[in-house]
Amino acid sequence: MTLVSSIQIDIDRLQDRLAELAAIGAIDGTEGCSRLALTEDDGLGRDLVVSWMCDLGLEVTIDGVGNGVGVLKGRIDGPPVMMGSHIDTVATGGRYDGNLGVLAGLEIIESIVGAGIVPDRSLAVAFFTNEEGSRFQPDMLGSLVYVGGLALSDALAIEAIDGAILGQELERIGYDGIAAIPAEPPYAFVELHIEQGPVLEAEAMTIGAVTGVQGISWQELTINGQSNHAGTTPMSLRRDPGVVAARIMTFVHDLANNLGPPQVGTVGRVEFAPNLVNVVPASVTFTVDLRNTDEAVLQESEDRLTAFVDETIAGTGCTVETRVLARFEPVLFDPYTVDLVEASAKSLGYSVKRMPSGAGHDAQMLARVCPTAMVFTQSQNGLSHNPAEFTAAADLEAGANVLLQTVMALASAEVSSLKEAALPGVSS
Ligand code: HGY
Ligand code: MN
Ligand code: MN
Repeated sequence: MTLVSSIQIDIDRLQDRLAELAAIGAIDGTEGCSRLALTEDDGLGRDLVVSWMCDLGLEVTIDGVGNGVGVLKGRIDGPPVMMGSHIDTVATGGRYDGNLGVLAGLEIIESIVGAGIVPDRSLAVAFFTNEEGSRFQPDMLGSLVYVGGLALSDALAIEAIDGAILGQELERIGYDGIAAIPAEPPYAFVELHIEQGPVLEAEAMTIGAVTGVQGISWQELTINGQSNHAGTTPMSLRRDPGVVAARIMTFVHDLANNLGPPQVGTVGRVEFAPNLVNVVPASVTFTVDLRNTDEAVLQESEDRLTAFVDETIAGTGCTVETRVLARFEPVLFDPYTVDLVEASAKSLGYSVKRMPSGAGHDAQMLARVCPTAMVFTQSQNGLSHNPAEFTAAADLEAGANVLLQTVMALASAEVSSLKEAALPGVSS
């Protein structure tokens, strides 16, 4: 594929914006930040990104679940080619997860405007609400509502792990917008994201042309027992949910190892009640995150977990309540848009690997309504959801330039269909 455009992004400007956004909710002594969805800091981060969108003269809209979209009008009418990701983070977040996809989209639009180019199709850059799903479940919530996968009214009623109500938090930070939901689908959606895993670095590959996203199963289990005195209660008389929970937690780990890669299993959040040194717990609530690229194996892992829970709890005098927090099947991206990402990377001389995503992304929701793909760039030591998350400037620049080539090809009116856009030899 020949270069669609000779424009290059300004890596210093992109890194300056990543740093400025990361300063909001900065985690002392690290490069990372903590901006849980719909907190004060998430609101401030949104304000900063919206101000950059306005400075660029984009048409900015906020919808009822707080998704923000900035549009650069193109020469021809019709839906935009959209870039974007999320700017909420986990509590131990890095500065690149999600933020890179949004700020690279801004950078690309600024580079195009700066070059005096008006793209044929409109271009858009979006940030989606609560991609992480740490505070409110499910994850990818804003993009799920955006594509019509969850009713706005249901989303607004969701209660956070800290008891806050999503709609009230949106109002509190001023992002209860009025733009239509579900939104009109974009012409196409391409998300730049750090890999958050070890593959590209281990194989010395610069770019990932992401073929899809693995399936995700999030459950919350509450084991109920009887609180009692730690000193006076004989072991034979206890109804101890703590030991039942502990057995299930180690089972999750062993189950993933038994099924083998790409199966993963994680217990990330545990709460004992009353959580005191001298009290046999009354209850233990914990989360289980299971993932696999193969839906049948993911279902098998869920079934084996359920069977183990039933077997473990029998005879203990405890009971279990299970709540599904998120359940998304594996998603495959549009082959031609993936081809286009790969062709764009090659046209710029970068090594590129086709690969699935281990992490969930907004792209897996946009894939329901338009041709979608993702561009991955390396994560140093494969680290993410950790303030030490790092991606080298050269890799940030490579990812953003591949995204630029890809969206400029998609935005070219000469491309009568996505099939042509992905064929080698596409030129502007
Ligand atoms: O959980 C995930 O994969 C994403 O970070 N929300
Ligand atoms: Mn992310
Ligand atoms: Mn994340």
